[in-house]
Amino acid sequence: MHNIEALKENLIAGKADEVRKNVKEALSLGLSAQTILDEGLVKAMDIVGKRFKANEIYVPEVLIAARAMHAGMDILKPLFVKQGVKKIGKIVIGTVSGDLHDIGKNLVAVMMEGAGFEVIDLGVDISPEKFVDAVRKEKPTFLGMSALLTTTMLSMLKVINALKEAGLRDKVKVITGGAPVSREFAKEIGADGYADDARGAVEIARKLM
Ligand code: B1M
Repeated sequence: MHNIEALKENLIAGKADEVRKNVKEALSLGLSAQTILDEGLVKAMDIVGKRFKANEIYVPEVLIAARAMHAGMDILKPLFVKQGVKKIGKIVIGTVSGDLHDIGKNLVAVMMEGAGFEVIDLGVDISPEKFVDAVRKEKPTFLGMSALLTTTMLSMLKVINALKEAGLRDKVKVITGGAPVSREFAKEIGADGYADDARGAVEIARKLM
C-alpha cells in the first residue's frame, strides 16, 4: 500500500506507533514534511471529523486518533522550525475558555514557528484573564485565539473586551481562527485578522506586521 494511505489508515485507527513509523518512512522516501502533513495527517483527521459528525465513531476513537496525529506532528515539527534563525515577531496563542480542541491550534503554532515567529503556546481552555496576563508579560506582536465550538467562540469577544479594559488592546494584533469562526465573525468582534487554516494564519500575520 502507498505509504501515505497506510499513514491515513493508521491515524484513523489511532495507531500512534504505526503513524510515527509511517511518517519516518515517508520522509525517507523523500516526501516533504508539508506534503506528509497536508496529504496524510490533516486529510486523515478530516475523515475522523466526518465520521464523528456522522456518529460512526465516538469521543474515545477521536481522542486516540488525535493522539496519533500528535505523534506524527511531533516528528514533523523540527522540520518546520528553522533553528537559530532570528525571530521576526512573537505570538501568544491558545484555545479559548471551555474549549479543549488543540490540534488546529498546534498546527498554527508549528507553522508560525516555522515562519520565524517566537511562539508562546498557552494551551487549551484559556480564560480571558490568562490571555491578558500573557499579553502583559510577553508583549507579543500577535495574540492568536482558536475556538472549535459554537458555544466557545464568543469567548474571543470576552478576551478582546478584557484587553480593552486592561488598556492593552492597541498593543497587540488579534488573530482568530477555528472551524466555526468566520471572517465576518472576526470583524464583528473587532479582531484584526482571521485565517481559515494554519498557512493562512502565517500569511495574515505577515500582512499585519
Ligand atoms: Co470535538 N467537536 N468535541 N473533539 N471535534 C468538533 C469541533 C465538532 C464540529 C464535531 C461535530 O459534532 N461535528 C463539534 C462542534 C459542534 C459545534 O460546536 N458546532 C464537536 C463537539 C460537539 C465536541 C464535544 C462537545 C463532544 C462531546 O463531548 N459530546 C467535546 C467538547 C470538548 C471541549 O472542548 N470542551 C469534543 C471533544 C473532542 C475531542 C476531545 C474528542 C477531540 C479533541 C482532541 C484535541 O484537540 N486534542 C475532538 C475532535 C478531534 C473534533 C473534530 C473531529 C476534529 C477537530 C480537529 O482537530 N480538526 C471536530 C470535527 C471537525 O472539525 N470536523 C470536532 C483537525 C484540525 C487540523 O482542524 O481544528 O479546524 P481545525 O484547525 C484548522 C483551522 O480551523 C484553523 O487552522 C487549523 C489547521 O489548518 N485554525 C486556526 C484553528 N485554530 C486557528 C487559529 C488561528 C487561525 C487558524 O489563528 C489564531
